[in-house]
Amino acid sequence: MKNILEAPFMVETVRTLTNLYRLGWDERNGGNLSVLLDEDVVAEYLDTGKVIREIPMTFDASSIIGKIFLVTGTGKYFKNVQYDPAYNLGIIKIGKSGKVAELLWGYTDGGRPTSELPAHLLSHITRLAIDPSHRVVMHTHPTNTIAMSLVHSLSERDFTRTLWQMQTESIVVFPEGVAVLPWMVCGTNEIGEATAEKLKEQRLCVWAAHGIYGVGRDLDEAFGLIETVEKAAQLYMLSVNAGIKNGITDSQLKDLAAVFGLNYNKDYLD
Ligand code: 2HA
Ligand code: ZN
Repeated sequence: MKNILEAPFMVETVRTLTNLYRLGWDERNGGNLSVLLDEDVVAEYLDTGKVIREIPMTFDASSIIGKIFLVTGTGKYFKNVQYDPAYNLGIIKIGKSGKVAELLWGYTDGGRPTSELPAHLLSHITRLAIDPSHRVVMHTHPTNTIAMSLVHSLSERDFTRTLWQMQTESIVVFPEGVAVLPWMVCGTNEIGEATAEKLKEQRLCVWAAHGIYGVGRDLDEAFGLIETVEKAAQLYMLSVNAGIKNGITDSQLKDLAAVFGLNYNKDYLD
C-alpha cells in the first residue's frame, strides 16, 4: 500500500483547508469539506473493505451506498489539519443501509464527520444526478459574503445582481447566479435538504449570517466559485457606504454574456 498522506487527493485537500484558514474564513471549527473519492484510487492506499467502526447517520443516503468520501471531522480546526490529517479528517464509505458511514481511515480520536454531513451528502446526491463528474462540496465562512448577507436584500435576484455589478468576473464565473437561504439552524437535516434543493439550479448557496456552500468537479472549481463571490462581496462592502456610482449595468452585462457565450440566468437582468 502507498502512503495515504502522499496521495494527491490528500495533499490537495490539506493545502485547500490550510489556505481557507489563512484567508480568515474558517475561525475555530468553522467550515467543512467533503470530497468524493474514486474507489480504485483509494484502494492504492487502503483496504476499502476494512471498516474501523460504523457511524450512524440520521438521513437516507441509500442512493450513494458504497461511495467513499474524505470529510473534515466535527469540532476540528482547519488551522490544525496540516499537522495531523488523520486526527482532523476521515475517509468514510456509505454503508449498506444508506444510514451508516463506515470509517475506513482517520478520526483517530474517536471523532465523527462534520455536523453538516446531511448538507454535504444530500448536496453530493443532488449534484451527481446533474453532473456525474461532480466531486466536491465546500462550506466556509467568508467574511465579506457574511457581511453582505447582513446588510443586503436576501432575494436571490437582488443578491446575484449586486455581485454581478461589482466586477466583470462575477457573471463569467457564476452565470447561473447565487442561491440564498435565510438564516436557519445549522447542522440539521432541514438545512441540508434546503441546501441540496438550491444546488439543483446553482453551484453556490449563501447561508445568511453564516457562510456559503460551493460545489464543483474538483477543489479548485468549488474554491474558485466561492472566492469570486467573496471578492465581489468585498468590493460591495468597501464601496456601498461611499455610494456605488459605476456598477456594471444590465446592458453591459448582456454585452459581456454575448461575447463570452454565457448561459446566464435571464430572469436576473432587466
Ligand atoms: O463545522 O461551519 O456550519 C462548523 C460549521 C457549521
Ligand atoms: Zn458553518
